[in-house]
Amino acid sequence: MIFNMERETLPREELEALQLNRLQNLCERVYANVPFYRQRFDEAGITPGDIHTLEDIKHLPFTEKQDLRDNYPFGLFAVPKENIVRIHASSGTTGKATVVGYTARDLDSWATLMARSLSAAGITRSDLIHNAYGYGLFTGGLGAHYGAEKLGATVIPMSGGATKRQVHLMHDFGATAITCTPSYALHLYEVGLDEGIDMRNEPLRIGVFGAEPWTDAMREDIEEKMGISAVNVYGLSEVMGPGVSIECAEAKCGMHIFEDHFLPEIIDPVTGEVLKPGETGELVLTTLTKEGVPLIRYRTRDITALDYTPCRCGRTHVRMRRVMGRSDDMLIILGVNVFSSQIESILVETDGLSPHYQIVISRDGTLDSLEVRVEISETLIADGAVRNLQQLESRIQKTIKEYLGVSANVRLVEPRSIQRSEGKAKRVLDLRTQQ
Ligand code: DLL
Repeated sequence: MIFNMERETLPREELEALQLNRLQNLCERVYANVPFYRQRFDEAGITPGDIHTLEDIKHLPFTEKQDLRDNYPFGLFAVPKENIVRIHASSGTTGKATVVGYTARDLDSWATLMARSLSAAGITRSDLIHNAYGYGLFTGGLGAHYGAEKLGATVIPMSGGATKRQVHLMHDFGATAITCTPSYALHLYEVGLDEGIDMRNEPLRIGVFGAEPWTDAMREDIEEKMGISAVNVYGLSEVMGPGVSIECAEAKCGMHIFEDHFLPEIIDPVTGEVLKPGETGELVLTTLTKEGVPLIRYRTRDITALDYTPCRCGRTHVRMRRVMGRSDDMLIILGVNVFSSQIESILVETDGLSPHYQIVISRDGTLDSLEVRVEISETLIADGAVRNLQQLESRIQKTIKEYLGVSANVRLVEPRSIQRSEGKAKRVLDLRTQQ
């Protein structure tokens, strides 16, 4: 269902007029209130008055994660601190956390956009949403929570962890929708089976999954196992949190970016040049309405493409393709670029494997070596087909070489031997940085 019919189906011309108006206003705001942006604009020799069309955005400077770090913690805030009502932060494995602040209006917009998102996924006010995204500084938990309330659904503020208890509560309360990372959904499913709860026989019907890259093959696997419709949701804390874009239940073919609030571009991650619609590159987002920490041309590092063709759901907002991975997480193995999601597709499509895997990169002398550890499925053991493991390993190795052009050492491991995560899965272990 379309939560805000008027806004989500605005004809492109009107949408662009609204975006331009908001972009001009944004430039005035950041120039006047954020010394960092005033300096960047001055260095680029541009003033807010120079933005006459949406295309003019290309003259504006980019903002990078490092800029948030350099201005840690509150340097990019655009309003007096007393107007900030909440702060979130993302931990980041290297360097300082990135900190974002929200005004009361920002929180209201966020809740509205998450309500739009849940609604696009097919959730209604009659649903009971089991929210297993982590609550806290991470934006997943509270983002989904307030969206669910705005929609008028019932939300269980579960957060991550205590997985056994989660599956029992899902069963006892009769959860009809679940929000968590796709990897945690699979973990809940497994623990459910251990506890005698088969998700297929539960009233659960929709899952809204995101916060980490996953593939269509993984979607099919989850949908099959859990007997639900699995929908992809995207967002990042710097820009807002979950709810920047979402697939519609009707087409499930790319995630609609809420363009009345975010202006997307795709750039070449190396040259910074703006690419044409349909071309694959790095997603850059400008926040059109955010008051607390508005961002101009924020480089997300996420690799995707934009699709402006009409969608059958009736929404006019552009769709971004499933994120392949992050440009800074791309594995470069002996000069070949590989994303873990490409390896995932191959693994999940191979019979006899479970969707739990880990990629280990190490340096053997001067050469990079890639090992893929993947669990065999319990059914493979039950079928007594374990004797052919070596054959299976070499078959997967061959497929990876054929499709991705890299040599991988595939190691089949026992069911449940790879560590499960309660939030974002850590799929890649790069030992090169530790050597
Ligand atoms: O992960 C916000 C979120 C919470 C999104 C819950 C969806 C659901 P961060 O922790 O700042 O925020 O991480 C943002 O996660 O730049 C992407 O690399 C990745 N990411 C988020 N959603 C998806 C997705 C939250 N659907 C970073 N597919 C982003 C692939 C995703 N990657």
